[in-house]
Amino acid sequence: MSFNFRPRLPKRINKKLTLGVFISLVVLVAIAVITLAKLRSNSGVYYPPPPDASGPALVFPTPADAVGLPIRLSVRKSVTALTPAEKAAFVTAVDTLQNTYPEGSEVSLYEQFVVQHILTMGFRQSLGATGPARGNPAHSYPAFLPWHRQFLLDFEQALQTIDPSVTVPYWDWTDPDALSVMMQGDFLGTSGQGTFVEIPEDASLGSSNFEGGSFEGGAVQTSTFADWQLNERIHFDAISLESLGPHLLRFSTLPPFDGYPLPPSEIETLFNTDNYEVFNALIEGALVSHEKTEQADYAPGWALHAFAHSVIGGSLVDWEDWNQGLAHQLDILGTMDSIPCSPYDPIFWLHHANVDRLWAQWQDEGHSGEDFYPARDRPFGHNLSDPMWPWDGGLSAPGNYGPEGADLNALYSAPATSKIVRAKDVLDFRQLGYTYTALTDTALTDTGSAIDEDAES
Ligand SMILES: [Cu+2]
Repeated sequence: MSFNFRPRLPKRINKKLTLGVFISLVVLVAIAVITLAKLRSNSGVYYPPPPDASGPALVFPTPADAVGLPIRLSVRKSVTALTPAEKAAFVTAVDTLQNTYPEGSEVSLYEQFVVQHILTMGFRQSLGATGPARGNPAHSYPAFLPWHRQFLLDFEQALQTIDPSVTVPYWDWTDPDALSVMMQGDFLGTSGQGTFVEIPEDASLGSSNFEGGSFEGGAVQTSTFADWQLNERIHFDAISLESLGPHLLRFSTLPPFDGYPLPPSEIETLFNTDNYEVFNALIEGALVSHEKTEQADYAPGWALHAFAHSVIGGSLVDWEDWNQGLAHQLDILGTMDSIPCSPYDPIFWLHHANVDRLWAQWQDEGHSGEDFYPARDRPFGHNLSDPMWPWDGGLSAPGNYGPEGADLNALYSAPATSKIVRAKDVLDFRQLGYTYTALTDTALTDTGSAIDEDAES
């Protein structure tokens, strides 16, 4: 009897306990929901539906909103989500920068960015560089991502002095539509024309129908940018240092850079690492995941950022080496492929917005903050707290890199010396005032700003 009785009592008690706990939980959840709703209405945060392709730019609150500071974030959208008015506003702002020359300057406001990017190649003592900066402050080292984050932000803010509604759109390399949307004749312009390059048979990576023979590229002949007269001192081939001429040049999807869109698996590989420096090198394109041998996870390569530069610019490679997995570049063809002066092509900015977006996404996925950046023992300029040239208060200066006789340092006006930027200052992109539509921000606010009215008009 007792055998039967004993287990029944605890069961009843358990039932009562379970019911009690359940009721308590319901009450607690109700209180929490009501409290949260009150908090939300008190802070004025409004939760609109998710962004759609045709809607206005959304503005997200930063954590500062929670303490009552009216900081709003501008939102960078996919290029495929831009309205015709937004595309036109971007082109007008970019073109205005190119046509604005500060008094006494030989280079336009736009070209200042090109010169700045070129001069990152000048940090060699043999060229006369001075100061503690070591290596290239913007490429091939950990600061690749933070340097370009600040560069892009400076450019975006320059655009916003012309039109506050403009943000830099991003080019998602895995989006099959993005390339053709970006390269419309009435937007950023189509590939170039008038120059023919011989490409061997079976050279294609397979995504195009190109079967070898003559491939056309050359000067861009469509869009506002076809009219740009480039300064040849800052438009040159990075291998030969010879001029690339006065026109924007593109050899878009020239094999082997015709493998567009990039397979999503490449982005998955990129996101597989928890190591910042692996992530940085993979996205810059100096590493690829090593599928052919079991000896190493990664191998030197030509991928993602570097690959997409060549998707626009075109690059002549040694095919025998290429087929063995070696990246042997024979000649630079288009503007985007000549890395130093690649910002001359407006596509550069959409390309780098995508680099920055992917880093932002990786940061959001559990890799945010200073734990995910090298603190010390890297070349000066590439540690967490090192000032990055040119935002280093005049600490370092590049040597004379560029075509023979072109004194590019003389063309460049460095930013105000008071502006110091270290990697640690740009890790939190929302603190810099922007975000991306692709990121799942926790809360949205209604913009109600002039941004939307401008975009509609
Ligand atoms: Cu760069």
